[in-house]
Amino acid sequence: MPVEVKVPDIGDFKNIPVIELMVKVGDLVKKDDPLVTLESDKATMEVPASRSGTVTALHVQLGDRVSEGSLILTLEEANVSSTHTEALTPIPQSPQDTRNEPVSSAQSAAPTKQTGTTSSQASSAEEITITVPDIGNFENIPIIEIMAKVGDKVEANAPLITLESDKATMEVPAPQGGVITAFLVKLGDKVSQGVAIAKMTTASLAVRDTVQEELTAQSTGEPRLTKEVTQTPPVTVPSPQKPLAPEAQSVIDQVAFTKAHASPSVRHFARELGVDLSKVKGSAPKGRIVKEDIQSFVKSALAQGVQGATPGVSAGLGLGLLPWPQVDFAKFGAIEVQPLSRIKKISGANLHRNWVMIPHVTNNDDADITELEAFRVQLNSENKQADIKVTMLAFLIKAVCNALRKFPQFNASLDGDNLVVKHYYHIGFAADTPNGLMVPVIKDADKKGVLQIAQEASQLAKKARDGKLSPADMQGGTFSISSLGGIGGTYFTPIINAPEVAILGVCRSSIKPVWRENQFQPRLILPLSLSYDHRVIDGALAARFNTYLVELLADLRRATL
Ligand code: CAO
Repeated sequence: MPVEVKVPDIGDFKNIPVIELMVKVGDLVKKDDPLVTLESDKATMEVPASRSGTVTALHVQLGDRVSEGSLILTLEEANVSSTHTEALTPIPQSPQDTRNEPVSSAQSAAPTKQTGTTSSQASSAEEITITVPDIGNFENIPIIEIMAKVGDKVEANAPLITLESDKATMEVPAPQGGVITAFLVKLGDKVSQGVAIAKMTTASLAVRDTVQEELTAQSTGEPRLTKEVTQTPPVTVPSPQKPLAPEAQSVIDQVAFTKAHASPSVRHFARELGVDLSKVKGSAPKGRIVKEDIQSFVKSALAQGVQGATPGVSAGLGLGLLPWPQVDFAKFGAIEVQPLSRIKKISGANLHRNWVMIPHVTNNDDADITELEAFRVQLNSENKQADIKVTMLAFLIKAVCNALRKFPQFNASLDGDNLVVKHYYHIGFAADTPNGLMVPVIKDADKKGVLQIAQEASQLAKKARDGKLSPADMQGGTFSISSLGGIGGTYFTPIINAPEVAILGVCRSSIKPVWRENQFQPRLILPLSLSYDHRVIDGALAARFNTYLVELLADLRRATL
């Protein structure tokens, strides 16, 4: 019986052009196969088939504008008892997109297996509901990308959807490996913590046919175990950059990538391969880039012999650098391969991007903290029972707030041709944890006393070491401090924590002879290393900032002036 396929609820979008027809009359399509692609200036959406059948009529052409309810095509469905009209749920494109693969009649005509053949699998399958995890203070954040579709087999931590506020882009990853059985949200939906976004079965289903059986079993209403799971925290990156594969982050022109004319699945595919979309020539109408364009691009890059020597392909070579040396270390002695922790991979990719994209300069200076240290020791001896240990870090945070107030350019972020100066002072500090570097943030540090800062810093450092920091604990920083004072060293170059524009590195204080009052005196000297973004801050200003900080630390009474 014929089934009319209409444009489903696509939110506020109206009169959206059809930019791609993936099927033609006579094609056999399977359930979930994408039929057409719609693209507004904000989103690209695919309308998939909810049933298997043969396309008997196409009611739209390329370029036609459609809205919710517009008739798209008619399907002749096998084994359907009555005529009906459907508005299908649009499913954003995903890397597993099969629209360009020819649908063989064998594939399409294969009858869907019925429940009886899959009952044991279905009953052993465990279905979980994936919810939006703790995303800090963000609420009602729009979904800008859905990276998987029903039936996709995803690995643990694979990104499922992307949320984008005006401040950050966050991906919600799969809490564990499995097969997506339902999406409960669509592009443009606004979500907050706890909102259910998808369902997945965690049964290990290796092949697509088995997945299909599983879905068939589900649709028959077989009993399934459903439970909520603890969600992995989302990966947060500063807007507008999307979290690309770490190796690709350093070389891809993010702005040009964002502007490239390509659908989300093609973007995803490019990210996976580390291809800079801005370097790829699109073969589809209006120069739109399709999957094949990326495949050809990569093939031609590989054909040149030196992988990555082609601009646009990652491995760091968009910069025209030599490829990374490939060495068989085992040839020279025993080795052990240790996978990087998740935190290391995330922080490494961020550090790499920041180092490559920000022109860093570091200004070193020395602060005489003899009196300050004596005061700190005195406070701690007075406060023994109070259970708060006053640290040098707490004084540094307090002094830095004061210096930031005097030099607002340091409490800012670069946004294109604008400098966004913040009137709040949220200070991040680097914490060394068994899993890697974390940067918790002390909010409104300027409004807090040294004791409260010391207490919060110690609580946040403990949370960091215990792996319990929430995204909110790490968001909103305006300036960071990296203190190696408890460990040692003299000076170093801290890497700016983008989108901040400066960071203060602190090393171990030591007694040094200082010429004062016509004689050398033993003074406690604290080495400071201020890295700054030279696009925003001139060397003279950085020297003034450091000098002022040195004065403050020498006599914190100045902070009250
Ligand atoms: N000079 C001399 N001694 C210092 C000092 C300094 N600048 N800073 C701290 N100390 C002392 C402390 O007083 C403490 O001594 P006691 O045990 O005798 O009281 C000892 O060193 C240990 O201090 P701490 O490092 O545990 O505490 P903190 O408040 O100074 O720092 C934290 C907290 C979270 C910043 C720190 O534990 C840490 O993780 N530091 C590493 C940061 C890092 O990795 N930075 C590099 C980032 S780039 O890779």
